Amino acid sequence: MNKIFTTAILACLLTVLAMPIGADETKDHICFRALDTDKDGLVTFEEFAQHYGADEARFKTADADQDGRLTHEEYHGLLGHGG
Ligand SMILES: [Ca+2]
Ligand SMILES: [Ca+2]
Repeated sequence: MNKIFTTAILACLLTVLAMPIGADETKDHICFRALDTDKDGLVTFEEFAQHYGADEARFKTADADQDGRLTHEEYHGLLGHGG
């Protein structure tokens, strides 16, 4: 596990601790929202890079349809949840 990835996980944990958790809210949703800084429901490479560093290879791997933005589902793929 590299340092950037560890930092991203810590950022997610801090977000989880800082936010009240609703009944239908999961950690994954919160982590995705933490990445999606402009709250448009998609994570761009710029938003991704703020947490994961400018790791274009990782971003492209996660971006299944190659449109340059990560949906929540694509982000799940990045985390390795396997749907
Ligand atoms: Ca966004
Ligand atoms: Ca995409």
